Amino acid sequence: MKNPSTRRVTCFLCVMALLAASAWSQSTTPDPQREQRIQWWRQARFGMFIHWGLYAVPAGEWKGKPIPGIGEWIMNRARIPVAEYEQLARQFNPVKFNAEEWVRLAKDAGMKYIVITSKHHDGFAMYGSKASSYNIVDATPFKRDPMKELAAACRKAGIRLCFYYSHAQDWHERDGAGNDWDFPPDPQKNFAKYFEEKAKPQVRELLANYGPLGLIWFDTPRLITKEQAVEITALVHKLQPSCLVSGRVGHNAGDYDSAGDNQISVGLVRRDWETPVTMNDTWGFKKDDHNWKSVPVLIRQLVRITSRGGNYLLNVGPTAEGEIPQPSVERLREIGQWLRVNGESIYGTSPNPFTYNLEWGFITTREGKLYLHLLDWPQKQLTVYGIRNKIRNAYLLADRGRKHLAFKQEGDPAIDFYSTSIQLPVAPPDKYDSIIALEIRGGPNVLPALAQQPSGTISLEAHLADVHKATSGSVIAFDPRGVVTGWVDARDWLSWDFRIFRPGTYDLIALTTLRRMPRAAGPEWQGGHRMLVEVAGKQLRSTMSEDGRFVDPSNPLMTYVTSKLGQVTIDKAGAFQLALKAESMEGQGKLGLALAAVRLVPAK
Ligand code: H79
Repeated sequence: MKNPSTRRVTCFLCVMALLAASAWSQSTTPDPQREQRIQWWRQARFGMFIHWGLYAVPAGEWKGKPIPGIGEWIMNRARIPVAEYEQLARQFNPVKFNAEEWVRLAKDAGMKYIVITSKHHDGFAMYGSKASSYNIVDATPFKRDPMKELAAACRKAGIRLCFYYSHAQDWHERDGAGNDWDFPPDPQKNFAKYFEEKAKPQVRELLANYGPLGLIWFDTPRLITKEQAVEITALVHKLQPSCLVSGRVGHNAGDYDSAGDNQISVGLVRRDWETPVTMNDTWGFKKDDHNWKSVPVLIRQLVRITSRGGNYLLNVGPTAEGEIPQPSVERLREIGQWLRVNGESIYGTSPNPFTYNLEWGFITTREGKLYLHLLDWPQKQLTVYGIRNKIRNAYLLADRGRKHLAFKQEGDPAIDFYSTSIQLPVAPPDKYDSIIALEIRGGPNVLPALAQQPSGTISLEAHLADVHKATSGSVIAFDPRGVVTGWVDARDWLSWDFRIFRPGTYDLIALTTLRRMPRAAGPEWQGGHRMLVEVAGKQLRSTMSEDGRFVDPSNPLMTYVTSKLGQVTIDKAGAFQLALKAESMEGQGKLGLALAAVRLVPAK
């Protein structure tokens, strides 16, 4: 048995990569109040993130120079003195802002909640604040409170309004975290003073003046102590007991987990989590960022996250005039059209009942139904292994007539082999994701074991490995993406139990990931490790080298490197174990291996 607690150990590489941006933990004690307040959020699955603030004025350019990086960070990246940045307020006059239009766009996109920046790290409040005059009502020619208008529009439309609030970083204030170009470095700050005098009063205002809120999305806890994180969470819950607190409040104090920015977990279910995602490469508007994700990629992300039990918080960055960029509008409308037909397979669904990812697409479920999401339309039929439910009916969700699809269930219970084949029309009914609905009785019942797929491939995903630590000091662990990182001790090893239904010869391939540490020096990938695979009574030795690379478009922060580990013949069906060991680990103490999977692929 795997001990779930070993899965939670945070690895140091990952902590470094995510420190600034994420909070990933498992809620320990069931809390009935939390269960109550999170109900709507579990149903919602899809929300709109809005990054809107003074940074939309420079829109990525300062004094004629483009400033690299995310747009809302321009004050920090260009080291703009407070006295200069403040002047932007006088130019901020978003006369084209129309709360009802924004809310309608979110609603038409199928989004159920809006999370908007009430104050980002630049310290500027986008609402009328009594606690600080550095706010949109008091400091801009606009003088209106857009949050009041959004609150009214959301109430009318039945959308939950939520506020992003940066509770630790505040580059406008001497004692807020982050600004070391006007003020002393963070360790010399009186953070408690900032927390008491600005953060807490402003959070009180947000909860008091805008009606019922869905959640407060805190971010980058930085200097926050555990006491402060617990305190501000309690403050939110005291003022609005049904208002959720995001995981990034810090110290595991929040109501749900937040994955890193743009970071989509491939494993790990049975918890509440959310990934915030940019539609291009910035959160706050940048005039030169045209790197828009395509609709197929966005829908794939939504489906991938939903199939793992998460929520998808998709960002738009309105301009300083108050308009949501047209490329965002177009994409949201397309997603909305898809959801109008297929929303049943998203809202309020439960995750993929298999612990592993399917090679042909994604699964979501609800009582009595399995939804098979086909983002790449197969030829004539789809075969799925491992479904033990008796299927009562099959049809395409996009087919209003619900024409019955022919299907066949067969197998060999002696080897736990269950195969379901469904006949499909030649053309997909949807250009993005066609969904087969399978009617079953009750909940899903699938083979729990990691097993061979219809293509013949067995994908031993890292997040399903048994981890064998050499010492109690081993830092090998699962990271929030489902990757095993911190494998720097050659004596640590991994193993998987799996089922084979079709004997044959297999190429063994390791999938490792590039390191993602923007500020750290060193190689993004390192090979040279000497590996030993033990499987089906055989030993295979190899040296890790880069044989190929690929990116999964729906998971843009994961670039995979493939490495051949050898070839093995397995001559009978049944249960097997594969052990992956390192005989030597290069770059000891530094990089080690970041393993996403080992695949057994039928040899040609
Ligand atoms: O609000 C969005 C981001 O501004 C915020 N989280 C999302 C939702 C966020 N705050 N911090 N981070 C994300 C981590 C930021 C890291 C970086 Fe940078 C900012 C990488 C590039 C710019 C800081 C400056 C680190 C390197 C340069």
